[in-house]
Amino acid sequence: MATTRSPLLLLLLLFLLSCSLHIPSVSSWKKDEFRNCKQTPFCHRARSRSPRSCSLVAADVAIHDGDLTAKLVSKNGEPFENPLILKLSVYKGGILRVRVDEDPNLGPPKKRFEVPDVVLGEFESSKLWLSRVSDEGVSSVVYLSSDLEAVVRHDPFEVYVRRKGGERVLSMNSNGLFDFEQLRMKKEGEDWSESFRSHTDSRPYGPQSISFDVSFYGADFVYGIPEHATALALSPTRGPGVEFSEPYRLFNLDVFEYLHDSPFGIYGSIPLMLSHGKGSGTNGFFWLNAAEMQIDVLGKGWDAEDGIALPSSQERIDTHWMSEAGIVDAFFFLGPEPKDVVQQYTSVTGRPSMPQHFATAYHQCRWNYRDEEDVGNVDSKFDEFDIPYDVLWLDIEHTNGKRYFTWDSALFPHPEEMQKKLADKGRHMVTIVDPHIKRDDDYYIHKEATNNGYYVKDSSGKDYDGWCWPGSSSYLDVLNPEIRSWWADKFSLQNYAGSTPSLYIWNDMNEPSVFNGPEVTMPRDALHHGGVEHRELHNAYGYYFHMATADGLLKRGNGNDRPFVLSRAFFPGSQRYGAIWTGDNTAEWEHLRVSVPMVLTLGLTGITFAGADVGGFFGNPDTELLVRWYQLGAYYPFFRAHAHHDTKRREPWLFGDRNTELMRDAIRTRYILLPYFYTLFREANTTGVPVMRPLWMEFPADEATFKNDEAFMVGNSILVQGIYTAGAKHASVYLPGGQSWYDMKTGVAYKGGVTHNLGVSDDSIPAFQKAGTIIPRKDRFRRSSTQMVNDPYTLVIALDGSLEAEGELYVDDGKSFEFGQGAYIHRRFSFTKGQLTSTNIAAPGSGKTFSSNCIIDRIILLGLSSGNKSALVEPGNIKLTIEPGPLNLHARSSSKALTIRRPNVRIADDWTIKIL
Ligand code: NBV
Repeated sequence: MATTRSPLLLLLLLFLLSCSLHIPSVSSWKKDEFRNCKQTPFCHRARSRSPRSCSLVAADVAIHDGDLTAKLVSKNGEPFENPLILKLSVYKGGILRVRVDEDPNLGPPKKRFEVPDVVLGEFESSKLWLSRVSDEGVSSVVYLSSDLEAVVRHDPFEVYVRRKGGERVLSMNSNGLFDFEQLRMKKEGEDWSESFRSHTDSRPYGPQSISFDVSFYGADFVYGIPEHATALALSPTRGPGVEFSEPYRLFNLDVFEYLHDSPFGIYGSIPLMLSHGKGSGTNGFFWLNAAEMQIDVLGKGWDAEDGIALPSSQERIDTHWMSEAGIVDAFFFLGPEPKDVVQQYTSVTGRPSMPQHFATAYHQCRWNYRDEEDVGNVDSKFDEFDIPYDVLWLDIEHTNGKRYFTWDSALFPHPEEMQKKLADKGRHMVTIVDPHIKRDDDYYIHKEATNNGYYVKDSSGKDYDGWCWPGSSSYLDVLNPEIRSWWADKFSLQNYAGSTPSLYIWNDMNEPSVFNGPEVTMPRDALHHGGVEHRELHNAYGYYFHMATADGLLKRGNGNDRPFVLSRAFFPGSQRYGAIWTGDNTAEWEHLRVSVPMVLTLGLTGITFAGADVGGFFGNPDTELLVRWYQLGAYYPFFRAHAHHDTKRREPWLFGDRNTELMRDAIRTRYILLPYFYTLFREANTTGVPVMRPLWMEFPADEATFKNDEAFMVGNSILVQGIYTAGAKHASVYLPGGQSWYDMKTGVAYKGGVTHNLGVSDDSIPAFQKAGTIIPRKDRFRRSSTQMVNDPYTLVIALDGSLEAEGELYVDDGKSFEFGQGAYIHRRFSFTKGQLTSTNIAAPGSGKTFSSNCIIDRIILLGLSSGNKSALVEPGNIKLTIEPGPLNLHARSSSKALTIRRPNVRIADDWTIKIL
């Protein structure tokens, strides 16, 4: 008996063990609450289509209003009741736009939704007036640039871009997957409703999805389409060897405890995919559509017939795009460089706004800082421990019962005084304002919104009532500009009682999150302004809310105080309104690791002001993870620590002296580099090029960088390698390019184009300055960035093999919009032939100026032989000695660095410093 019982016991034990091991994943991501593709009829239908099943033909090709137009008609009389209208437009810079919609003259039952307020007016007016199409018989050809042309093949219909030599670049419908479900009247007995779990979607307009394939020729990898917690280079989701994978989903959702490696869609959506290949350069494809989207990356051989892959004349990556509603409004960006694609994309959707200077520094957040006393203590501990910080955040518990714009009068009886105390130290406060409005007749926001009819309606036309933090809640219909303007007015100092000019805003839950709604969001048949169904604009809801909030701060500051609004949900164009963070991550090493590709992907798709919760939102990080997170987070464009209310307190002084020192060092590293970061934010603001960049953006010809998402560039000068494991003693770091790299801690030079196995210690993560660059710093320690305004600068000059280097510095008042009229300093520093020169690169101003008496009081030279003993400053004819000196604050550097002390040249002036 005993012998038979023990294996059973063992099995039982094993079973119990495996159950307990699975508990975290079962209790965390609630997979069943969300639909997969099979449970989403439009996705399932589109995914089941076979290649080459589209039989549409482009007919009546003509020029109309400067566009190429054609009718898409069915060749074999398939169920296309009405022809579709295809429109091709070309914009300045060779951007191609392809639109397909139903012909309004043929009276579809309803106008399909076109997303307003995303494409810039300036872009629209850069349309080039087409006057001629060349007719090649089977296709029509439109000129794009000296090297590129767009082609519409007629039968079967296909749109592609090719080089003049004939090589293809990007195409649509080459695999014949195009499908467009036309709106029609319901037939007798037809039931269009769809159910998921306990929810039924009435779908009064029936199936209206659109799908098509897009091919990227010569691409080695594709990237983009946030937001997913996945690697930077997107893996195939369909094709041989890919089992059970879901498409990348774009559907803004509040996903509780999201996984760190999943194609599942989370809080925001940007349907922009970039491709990159050694031979082909970089291209981009953007589909402006706010409905649920699903995108398959098709692995090689996905279209094999009888298991045999079809021959293809050109290497390419095929993708399949499927959306529940809307129209086709697609843009082809033709690079050829990675930076060109982001420039082209942000010329359509807008450049990232210029943040206030304080917002680029360190933020301290927690759900929740309990009361005024807690706020005061946290604030003074930062001073006590000599740790700089700029912003203290208040989460939902600061309000009176989750009624935003109010304060819990017991916990926060003196909000204005509290903010003033922070402001006196140059610090700011942020409060949370979510979109769910408490349905309480005594709450002024609810009263006004109800009386004005400002809420989203349910399918029966009543104010939609959902469940969220305040209990029963309604949601403002922010698609309507009038409602946005009303909302914006709520942020004035008069309307928002207890607010002061140093208070800024955080928008959370704006997917929108509805606890009792289908997939934790609003029903798709809810109704917005103009009869638009929620399904048609879902992914843009948070964007309009973010926009209205940022407009509120703009109005509050009479148009001359740059808004700061952090939002969780996003859409193309969100970069114009503020910062984005990656939501509720977890205090685990894998979440630290995935934060890098997530933030990089946001940057590639226009949203450069982004970061992840430092420390991880859910769970308690062990001290080592927390320290490593600070060390990495110091390089995120948006640098904020945050934690769930069930976690242990984790302010940087709570883990013993050594760990406080490590976190202080990490935060100070950010403060020292603020001039460099701010210069990069300005670059992003003028060009769209992100602050934090994948290595391949800086080294597009270096294949070893294409998949690397453990390291990244900050601007063009700093490479950072995260440490993602506990107890790491070594890191393998690939340093790209032909030039060398200087360790930012020691000044030691390392060869580029090589993977180095480097020893690491607990005091920092590997970071390198590229040879040939100059980084501006401010090294003096202050309590907050605001107090650093008049501090002197340090320039760190890292010389390349030809003893040359170059860098920039951008400075303005850090607050107003006067930089738009020329009120800024923008200098180029270049070191060549033994001489450092500062020149003005500001564009000619238009009325306003900015002056600064700041000086450069230290120049550090890396890569210069120690035989150089002195330097001459002009004007002034001042001779200074060059001596060995520390590279960084900790004076831990070996003396690889040489220093020129007190050259005391003004940043605003022209000058030279010659090495003698
Ligand atoms: O407002 C509370 C939290 C907030 O701290 C967090 O940053 C958001 O992402 N919020 C989500 C709602 C509760 C999440 C469990």
